[in-house]
Amino acid sequence: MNRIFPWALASLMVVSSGTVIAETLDPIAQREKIVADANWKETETVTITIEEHSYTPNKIVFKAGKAYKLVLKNEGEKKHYFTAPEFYLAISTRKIEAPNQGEIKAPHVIALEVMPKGTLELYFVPVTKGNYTTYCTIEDHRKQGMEGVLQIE
Ligand SMILES: [Cu+2]
Repeated sequence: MNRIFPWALASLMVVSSGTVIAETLDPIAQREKIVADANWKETETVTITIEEHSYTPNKIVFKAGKAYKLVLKNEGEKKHYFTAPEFYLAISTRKIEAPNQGEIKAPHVIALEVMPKGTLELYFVPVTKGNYTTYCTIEDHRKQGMEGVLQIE
């Protein structure tokens, strides 16, 4: 018993310190490592259709640590924003792509604007759990219904 007990204690400490590290990941400061560690072969694609004046779906639940491609497709007649400053700080962004046009690599953005018939693709890993709001900042679009919830669990 005396020989087993220190081993049990040691493994408990490993488990407990591993948990602490997982909960305190900084999505911006540790972005490169978080992005590199994600399994991009199992990327889940989620598409949000943007129109006057809505996001469909307007609630999405993301799993922390998983690789995602969020497609923002503007099928409306006007340009629209996908403004979600707190959400962008809660994720590790790999890149943002305008298909066939270019891509941006940056620690995080504040807002994305999608032109009529345009598409932007956000490749990211959700990190900090919580509920975040996304909305359109153009004129009264938010009041008219351009608001959504992005949840990380
Ligand atoms: Cu709008």
